This record gives sequence, structure tokens and C-alpha cells, in this order.
Amino acid sequence: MSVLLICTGRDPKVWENAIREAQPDVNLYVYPEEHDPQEITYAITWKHPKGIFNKYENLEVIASIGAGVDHIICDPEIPKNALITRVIDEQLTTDMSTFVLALVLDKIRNISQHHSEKSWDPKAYNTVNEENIGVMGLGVLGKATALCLSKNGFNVSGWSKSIKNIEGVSTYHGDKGLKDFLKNTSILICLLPLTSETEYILNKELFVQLPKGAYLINVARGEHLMEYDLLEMLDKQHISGASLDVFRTEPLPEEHPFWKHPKVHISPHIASITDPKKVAKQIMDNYMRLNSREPLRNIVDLKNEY
Ligand code: OXD
Repeated sequence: MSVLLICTGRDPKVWENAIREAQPDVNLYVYPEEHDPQEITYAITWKHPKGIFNKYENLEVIASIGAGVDHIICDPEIPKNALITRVIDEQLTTDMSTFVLALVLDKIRNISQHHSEKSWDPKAYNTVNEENIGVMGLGVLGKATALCLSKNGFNVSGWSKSIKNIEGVSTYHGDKGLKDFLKNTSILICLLPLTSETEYILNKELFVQLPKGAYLINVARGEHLMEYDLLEMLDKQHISGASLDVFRTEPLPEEHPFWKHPKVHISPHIASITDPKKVAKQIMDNYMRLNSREPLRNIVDLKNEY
């Protein structure tokens, strides 16, 4: 029984050290180090090369080192019987909700705007109770963000695939609920999981259902957004601006039009940053559970893709 770490796009050495610290006696291989695939029961991954798990016949669990599992599920060749787990961490959740709160406050109080326009002309602003915030996606991160905004005095509604009840938040669900959810939303926040149903959900058809002048915050995945639809809606002034933390291609290429667009605020996928030391503990706790045949934590429902 051994563990394989495959980590591309993030520093594998940092994760190797964190895993060894969490579980000093672990038999760990770091891809592409040579190893016998039959030995591996537990894989810890970030953006593994697609198809690679084909030859791992004894693989029981694929653990994401992040909150998202889209980078695993997008591989059509992942072994059917392997469980997929994700990270749920209180600090990551707080970091996400407070990051969104900061973006919302920056937007409604025009904080960065005064500086970027070199303007000493104080702009009129809406107070928090005049803004209708709509959170798309009411999983762990979406729910915490909706509650954080509601506690800070905003009118908050939320939309999700299935029914959710959250105190202080008006909730809508399914295709039928989307129209009503969008029509009163002045600031739209995307915290949806990336699935085959939600890819490109932030498109022209959706934007036109928002009131004129609505603002977009995407802190979920770049693949949710139809980039050229957003540019068109910004240029037509239907959308007044956007704060984007995630992109289809990361890092965002230097020549990308978002960099120069005066109404687009960019941050480099920093809404909530995983602490390898903390997260390695929960990942290795699941490994110990697997070995002692105890139920694992944070298992992903493959039917829902999150
Ligand atoms: C994650 C991320 O999924 O960093 O954890 O985006």
C-alpha cells in the first residue's frame, strides 16, 4: 500500500514535504519517480496527466489537494471504482468569503476606482443595504460567502442546482429559479463547482437577464465564463465591471484583453490559498482511514461532479 503524489502546476516538493511531515512513515512516490503501479492504493493529485491512472489497478482513492475536483473529473479515464475526495478547510472557507466581501466593498465604495482614475472627486455610492448580491453555488464556499455578506448587511440571494435553505438568504434553484434570481441581482458572484453543466454558464444569455449595470465577480473557475461574451456586455455597458480571480488559461497570458480593460479587475487566483501543511494532515488522515477501513471524509459525489 503506497501513495503517489502527482502535482503539476503547483510545487511538488512543498507537497512532498508536507505529506511526509503529516505521515513520516508513508511509502510515498512523487511522479514521475519510478514505482510499481500495482503498489499504489492512494493518489494525491493536482492536474494529473489525463489517462495516467489506467494502469493503477489497485487504486482506491484519488485525493485532490484543493477544494475543486474538476481537474480530476475532466479525465474520462479515471478508474470507475476509485473514490474521489476534496479538501474542505475552515480557513480556506473564511479566506474565500472575506476575499469576496473585500471585492464587493471595493466595488460599491469605488475604492480602487478613485485611485485608478487619479480622482479626488468623491463618487456617490450605494450603502450595503441598497445592494442585492446574488451568489451562484451554495456549497461550502458559496454558503459561507452568502452568510458573510448577509451578516454585513447586504441583501443576499443564492442560486443552486437543488433546493437549499440558508437563514437570511433568499434561495432559488434549478433552471426555473435562475431567471427570478438574476433579475434583481446587482452584484453576481460565481462560486459554482465546475461541471459539464456549469461550464460557460456565465454567458451572454445569462448576462442579459441581469439588470443593466450589474457587476460580476468570478472566484470559481475560468471555465465558467464565456470571455468574449463578457467583453461584449462590458462594451455595451450592460455589465458595469468585473472582478476575475480565475481564468481559463492561468497565468492569464500577457496579451489577453482583460489585462488592459478598464472595467476588469484581475487577481491571480488568490481568493483562498491552500496551506499544504494543514491540508496534508487531512489528506493523510483519510489515507489512514482507508488503511483501517474507516469511512473517508469529503468524498465527492461523482453523479453531481462535486
Ligand atoms: C482549489 C483552488 O480548488 O485552489 O482549491 O482553486
